[in-house]
Amino acid sequence: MKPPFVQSTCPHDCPSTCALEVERLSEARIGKVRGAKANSYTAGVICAKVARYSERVHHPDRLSKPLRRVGEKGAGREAFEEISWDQALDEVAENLLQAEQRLGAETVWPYFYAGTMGLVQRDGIERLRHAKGYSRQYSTICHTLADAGWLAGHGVKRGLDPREMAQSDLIVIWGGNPVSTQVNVMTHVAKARKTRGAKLVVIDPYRTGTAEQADLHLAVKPGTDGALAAAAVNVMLAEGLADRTYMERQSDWDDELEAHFAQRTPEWASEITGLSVEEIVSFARLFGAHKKSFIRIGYGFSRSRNGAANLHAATCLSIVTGAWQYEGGGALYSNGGIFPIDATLIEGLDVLDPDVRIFDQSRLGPVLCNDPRDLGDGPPVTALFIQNTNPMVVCPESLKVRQGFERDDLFSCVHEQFMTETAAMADVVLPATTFLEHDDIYKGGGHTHLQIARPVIEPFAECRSNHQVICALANRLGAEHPGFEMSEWDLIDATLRASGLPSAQSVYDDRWLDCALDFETAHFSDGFGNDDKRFHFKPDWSAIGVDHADMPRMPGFMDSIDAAKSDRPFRLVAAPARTFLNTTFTETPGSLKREQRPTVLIHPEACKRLGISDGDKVRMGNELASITLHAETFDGLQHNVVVVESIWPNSAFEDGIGINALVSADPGPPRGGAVFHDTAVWIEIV
Ligand SMILES: Nc1nc2c(c(=O)[nH]1)N[C@H]1C(S)=C(S)[C@@H](COP(=O)(O)OP(=O)(O)OC[C@H]3O[C@@H](n4cnc5c(=O)[nH]c(N)nc54)[C@H](O)[C@@H]3O)O[C@H]1N2
Ligand SMILES: Nc1nc2c(c(=O)[nH]1)N[C@H]1C(S)=C(S)[C@@H](COP(=O)(O)OP(=O)(O)OC[C@H]3O[C@@H](n4cnc5c(=O)[nH]c(N)nc54)[C@H](O)[C@@H]3O)O[C@H]1N2
Ligand code: SF4
Ligand SMILES: [Mo]
Repeated sequence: MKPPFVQSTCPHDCPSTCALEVERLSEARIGKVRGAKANSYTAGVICAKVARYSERVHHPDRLSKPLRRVGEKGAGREAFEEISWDQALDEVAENLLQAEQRLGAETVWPYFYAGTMGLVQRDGIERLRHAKGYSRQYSTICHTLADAGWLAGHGVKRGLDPREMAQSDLIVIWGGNPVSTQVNVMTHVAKARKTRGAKLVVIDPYRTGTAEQADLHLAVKPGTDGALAAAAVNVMLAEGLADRTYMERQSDWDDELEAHFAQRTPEWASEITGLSVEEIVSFARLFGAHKKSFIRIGYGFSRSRNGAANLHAATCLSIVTGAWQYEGGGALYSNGGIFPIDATLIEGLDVLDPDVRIFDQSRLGPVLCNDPRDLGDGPPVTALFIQNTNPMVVCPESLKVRQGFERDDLFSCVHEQFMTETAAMADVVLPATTFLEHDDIYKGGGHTHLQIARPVIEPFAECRSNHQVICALANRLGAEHPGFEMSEWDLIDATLRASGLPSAQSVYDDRWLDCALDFETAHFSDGFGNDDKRFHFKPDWSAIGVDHADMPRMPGFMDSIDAAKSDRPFRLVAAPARTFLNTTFTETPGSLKREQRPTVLIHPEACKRLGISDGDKVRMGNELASITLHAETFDGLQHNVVVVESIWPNSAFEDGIGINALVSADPGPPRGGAVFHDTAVWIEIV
């Protein structure tokens, strides 16, 4: 008999949240992983890295037992000895309690992110935090800037149903690279192209795999999209391509905006973006000519100091042509806001004390280095409990993160699947299950399905789930909350019921729950999410974030990026690599084979100027650090732009210093957010 395929959900931090089918070879082993054909978004397609998941779940380096560090920080597995779960949990609890006794509960900082996107296994750590009054986390590493830019205009975090792309005549992928980062977008692009001959525009500083498929690729200078968007509006207004009736009915359009955009000419934008006037005008005409235009907004172009303003500017285009009125017309950044989940039980929101201090996740380095900007008069962080993230590698200003972890007065526990560089700095390391070994519930940000997944195989060796560890610690720490007494399944079921949704069993039996909104709501026909029901060309940035003083009143170019200068003449984009997912999969042979080694893509003209040939070793740096890697000539970008696809472990680089040593921990206004693609660097041949 052939082994059966079991339904599951991809847990990784990717907007596709694919509905999976996993081949179960035995109680302990999986075989193939494929996308569910029956799911209308996944449509049977998944990325190569997850199709090879058996390489990861059965990897020889999977952590199997709790470990205590007895050797040097950072040395790796050989610096640890095996201990029992009871010993490990006792030791962690003792250290957290001692830290609390010395300096108060705020000296403990539970730190997490989205290694799994499952709500129970990702967010349960919040319940422990709130029940104990530990320092809070402001999660800024991914979507804070993009959220700000989208909310500025629309007032709510939702947009088109992505399946509507099949009805679109023009698709614009703006600041995203879905061929690498959420392959399913391309399934729906292909549908529109095949059935309707839809055109594809890609706006990205370099010729990505997505850009290669485009009818028009606009290789903007990073951080200048606001100027491109404003000039496109200028052309559409001047050439009678705007739907003024829609603009006046559905937005705050007025004479001041009219006069503002009249100044934002293609010539002006050409200077800023590095695009030709012809490119800008042909984009505007193409956009203006197709009412059924679908702008798929990516995260990439929000990761700059002016990212929120740029993203807001891009979303103005769908208002100018009135695209939202038509099937297949409008935009999608994220549908995260359509799922009516009550997270109280999972996150312990009922015991949250808003007076407890809150740290910016992306400023882990400065926080651990006791930067007064972060600590104020408060005590230092002397204990970290980490799940679901690898900040030694993914966090900005990574040299400071390392310096912080090296502190002798810091206790840290890392719950992980692998001995990451973060785990290697910990005092205690706990082995974690993967999504194939525990229950969870998943929302799909890039689509509309809610999914529940159950274990496909038994937990590997002594691995325990995040939920199990949180509950066991809560018990030892004297933290009380009903959520600590429940199983994962009961938490899921109770959460669904509290949210007015069907039971866990019935969602599981149906494989998913489609939470798509009706046309009128999804298209904002009855108004946008702002109080006045209008889209805002002139956002109230003060309602979005406290750091709003420098935000532009109207869409255009916000001149706040780390611009290229004579001593740092290149703008660096630190984009994701196709077969890594942040740092996940950097351990799998299939991914390593494809990505090979850390590489910087440099334009041939710049290479000539610097005397660099393909494969040469180069140094690249700024005021924060310098790193060593190999060069590859590449003509799909502007002369003064370079790209490093990441996120390689620090140890993959010659000096053990990785890409995020160059990235600033400055928060992007108006409400924070990491600025991964906003860095000016120098380059020299080694
Ligand atoms: N293979 C793979 N998939 C992933 C990830 C991964 O690491 N690897 N990460 C996952 C996560 S956590 C997330 S949040 C998503 C993010 O996925 P995306 O939405 O695709 O966002 P990014 O990957 O940050 O950047 C996408 C593109 O933005 C471009 N970009 C950078 N700056 C600018 C700019 O100023 N203007 C414009 N127009 N474009 C710019 C970059 O060149 C890059 O090609 O992907 C998820 N999927
Ligand atoms: N240069 C550069 N840096 C970036 C970005 C970029 O584009 N460029 N992107 C940024 C973005 S968008 C993001 S979201 C962050 C992401 O950064 P991270 O959230 O740190 O993402 P990963 O590196 O994939 O690390 C997730 C870790 O969680 C572990 N994990 C997975 N499932 C579980 C589980 O169930 N339990 C436990 N305990 N652990 C688990 C995995 O083994 C993995 O080591 O990186 C950011 N850093
Ligand atoms: S495309 Fe994204 S959600 Fe789908 S399998 Fe790959 S990583 Fe998972
Ligand atoms: Mo992310």
